[in-house]
Amino acid sequence: MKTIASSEHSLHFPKGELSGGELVRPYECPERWDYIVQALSASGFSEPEMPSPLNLTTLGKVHHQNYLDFLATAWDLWEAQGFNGEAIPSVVPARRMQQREPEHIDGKLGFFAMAIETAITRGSYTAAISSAACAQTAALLFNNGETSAFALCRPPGHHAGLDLYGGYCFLNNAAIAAQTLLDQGATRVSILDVDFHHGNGTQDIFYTRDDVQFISLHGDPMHAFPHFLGYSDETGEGAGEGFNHNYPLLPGTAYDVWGAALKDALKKIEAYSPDVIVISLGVDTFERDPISFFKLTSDDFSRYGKLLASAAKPTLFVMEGGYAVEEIGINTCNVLSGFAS
Ligand code: SP5
Ligand code: ZN
Repeated sequence: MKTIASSEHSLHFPKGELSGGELVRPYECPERWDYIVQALSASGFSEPEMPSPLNLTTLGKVHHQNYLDFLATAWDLWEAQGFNGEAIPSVVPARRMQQREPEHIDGKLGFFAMAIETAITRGSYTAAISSAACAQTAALLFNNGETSAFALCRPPGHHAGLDLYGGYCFLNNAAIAAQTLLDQGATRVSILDVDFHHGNGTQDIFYTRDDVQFISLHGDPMHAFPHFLGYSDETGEGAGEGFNHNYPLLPGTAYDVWGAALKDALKKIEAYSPDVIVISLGVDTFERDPISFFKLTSDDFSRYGKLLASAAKPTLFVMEGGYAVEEIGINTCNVLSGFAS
């Protein structure tokens, strides 16, 4: 299995994340990438390859243009104000307020944010574009007869919606991969999101569409970030009705319950009969993840990797979350090795 990864990920390294009322070092940190690269090499995977430049036409099909313009200019607008810190929102367009994009950067940040823990810095946009390019380049490998690939994306993507950033995400890498596959001739793509958190951004992007099935297993939004999406009654809308499936799971969920949900999800995928499966691969379901509450062990990652292979479809893995940094590499490789075994 080939890996696509970009060293430009390291241009995104905010110093602060607002967590528990404190400014802490971000959980989503550059070493996550290093640990995964090291573990891939130790597990006998081929050396990661650099991505080709991102096709902006595909990008424009999953994000709104005003949002892309915002991301491209946010840091410069922030810096032009003379602010000393990293760019974070301070006001959001809450209920009964105007949903209108302001000219001032303080207003723009709140307008496009779905969470405020994610700081924008000088290199954030370049890193996000390179991350999206990894997903797209990995998707294009399927044209050359590859039946699996790993896009080692950083920053992650599944919280980024049509015109929303947050949850450490700016561009929705899995959605860009799915759109790339469709643009190359696939007619149906399933995105299976196994990150601990609900993939609100991916759901948002494809909610009214029938060419992408979205399935997510995640911490119940009653108890877990992103809190405002991911319930089981969110089943899609219009042409997309019936193509969105959420499995909210309770605090303390271990592999017995999680694996049963995955088996159910695989039945939904089989019924949809996609040309390709995109896995939003977060390993923050791990028992020692610092911000999550599932109880998967390192061996469980191998077990479900094997289960994913039973779908017998071309499968693209796109990296999302995972914050037990020292174990992120082994847990990620366990999924990929379990799949390949
Ligand atoms: C891609 C991804 O996994 N994004 C996750 C973003 C989560 N951000 C905020 C989580 C807040 C959790 N608070 C728990 C703090 C425990 N010390
Ligand atoms: Zn996550």
